[in-house]
Amino acid sequence: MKTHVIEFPQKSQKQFFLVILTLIVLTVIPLYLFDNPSLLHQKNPSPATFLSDNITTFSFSATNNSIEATKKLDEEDVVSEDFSETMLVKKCDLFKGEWIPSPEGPYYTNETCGEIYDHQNCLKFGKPDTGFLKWRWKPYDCELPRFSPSSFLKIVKGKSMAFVGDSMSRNQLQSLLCLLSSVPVEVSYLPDGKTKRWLYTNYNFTIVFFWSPHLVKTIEDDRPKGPLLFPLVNVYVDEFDDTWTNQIHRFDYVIISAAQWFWRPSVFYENGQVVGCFDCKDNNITDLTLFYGYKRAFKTAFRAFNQNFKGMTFLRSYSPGHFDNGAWNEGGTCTRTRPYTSNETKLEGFGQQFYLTQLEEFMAAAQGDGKKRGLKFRLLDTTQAMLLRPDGHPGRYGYPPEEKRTTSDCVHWCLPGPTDTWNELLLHMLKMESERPSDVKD
Ligand SMILES: *[C@@H]1O[C@H](CO)[C@@H](O)[C@H](O)[C@H]1NC(C)=O
Ligand SMILES: *[C@@H]1O[C@H](CO)[C@@H](O)[C@H](O)[C@H]1NC(C)=O
Ligand SMILES: *[C@@H]1O[C@H](CO)[C@@H](O)[C@H](O)[C@H]1NC(C)=O
Ligand SMILES: *[C@@H]1O[C@H](CO)[C@@H](O)[C@H](O)[C@H]1NC(C)=O
Ligand SMILES: *[C@@H]1O[C@H](CO)[C@@H](O)[C@H](O)[C@H]1NC(C)=O
Ligand SMILES: CC(=O)N[C@H]1CO[C@H](CO)[C@@H](O)[C@@H]1O
Repeated sequence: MKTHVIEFPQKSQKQFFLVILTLIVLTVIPLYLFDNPSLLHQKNPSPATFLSDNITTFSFSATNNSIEATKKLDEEDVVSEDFSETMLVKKCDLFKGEWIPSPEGPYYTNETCGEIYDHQNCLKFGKPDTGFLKWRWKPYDCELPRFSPSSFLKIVKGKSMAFVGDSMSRNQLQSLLCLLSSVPVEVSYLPDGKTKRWLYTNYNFTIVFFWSPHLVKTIEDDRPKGPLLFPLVNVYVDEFDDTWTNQIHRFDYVIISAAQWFWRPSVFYENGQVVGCFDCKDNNITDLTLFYGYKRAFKTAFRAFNQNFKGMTFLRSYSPGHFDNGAWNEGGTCTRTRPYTSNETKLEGFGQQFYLTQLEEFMAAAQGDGKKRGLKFRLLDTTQAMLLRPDGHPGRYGYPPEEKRTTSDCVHWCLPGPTDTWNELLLHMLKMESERPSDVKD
């Protein structure tokens, strides 16, 4: 039987991620940053450069399928029993499974939910195949219950939840707002600069979105960008982004994620000194690869939880994109109309590297200081499920046809769409927490 493995030619890997960056940037233009980015291509780095940072220190090979790598961790007891609790809820691994047809269809539409960002409002812009709305995630060893707004609100009553990250994080937040919109609740929206806040008044439940695509302190560089296609960003990999770190002690739950913005040309600082860069085209500064910054940014972000926070931290893991028939700027598209089965594709290359890097820092945080302080770290491991959803992206339908764009958004997810499953998983994990006997609570 023919399999359909997604193969990005190594040459187009970088470009593939650049489109992610472009899309994110385009998405946030009205609010932040620079205008009119023209990212066409950059020199293709050798994959070896990216693997040279010894970022995978576990006993598995970085070239293996990451999910199997995770499994191997469990099997080989590389991690303590306690830790595997953070990855698995009870005996069922929620994150391994297949998408199966779901006649029930989506929870909401673009008419019942007013929170859908235009770029993810795929039906509005005529996405021709609506089959992507009719799948549900089926973990191999259990059922993932449908999202119940009333169960969710019961659990979070009197509590507060923060999303920290980039536009992919906002994708999940908007899905959650939409999922909750089917019950009559009073919501007040309280914008506060870049920070967005919603209060479910009759539940005294607050949701906040902190825009922090690098998770740590950054300063836009004002030097002329020279040969760079993007202005440099100075990334202070060991310093907090205090827009969120100063606030998290007020929250019960924080859902953190990051990835694509690390493709920006960057200069890395530690102790206030330049230590290296990524793609900065300055011969006086060593190129340390983007994963140098990515790894340390997560380390620093998790350190903030270990200082300031008493609630539960969720890492929402890396969300893969899907471009077929070429890179994003070579007419690459995502026109598939069915999910993959798990034997048709696997996570490889940079995507796998993003995934494993964040997982490594997550594990270090959960096992180290976090464990000493009794903090709860939970992995919302959506990577494998999303790897199987090439059909759920906006593609050409994330903007009005009259804009006649030639690129496709194969990175963000349509709403309604597969991101709703992230919140089904989140609710299920919260439920399991609330049902754990208190003497087992860590
Ligand atoms: C990576 O690991 C190898 C072998 O363990 C070691 O020789 C090398 O110095 C390490 N490189 C870095 C950047 O830590
Ligand atoms: C919702 O999608 C329909 C197409 O299914 C479109 O005609 C309509 O304009 C959209 N409404 C909103 C509010 O986005
Ligand atoms: C609402 O919840 C917050 C914590 O999120 C708490 O500090 C506050 O006292 C609560 N207000 C009411 C009226 O219960
Ligand atoms: C690199 O350093 C040399 C000597 O300090 C300096 O002359 C040169 O302008 C620097 N190059 C860049 C790109 O900053
Ligand atoms: C992949 O899995 C499906 C069922 O999940 C099965 O029908 C199919 O034969 C498998 N394909 C391969 C190539 O193993
Ligand atoms: C399942 C799988 O791909 N396993 C491979 C992991 O990597 C090692 C070493 O590279 C291979 O020997 C395994 O076959």
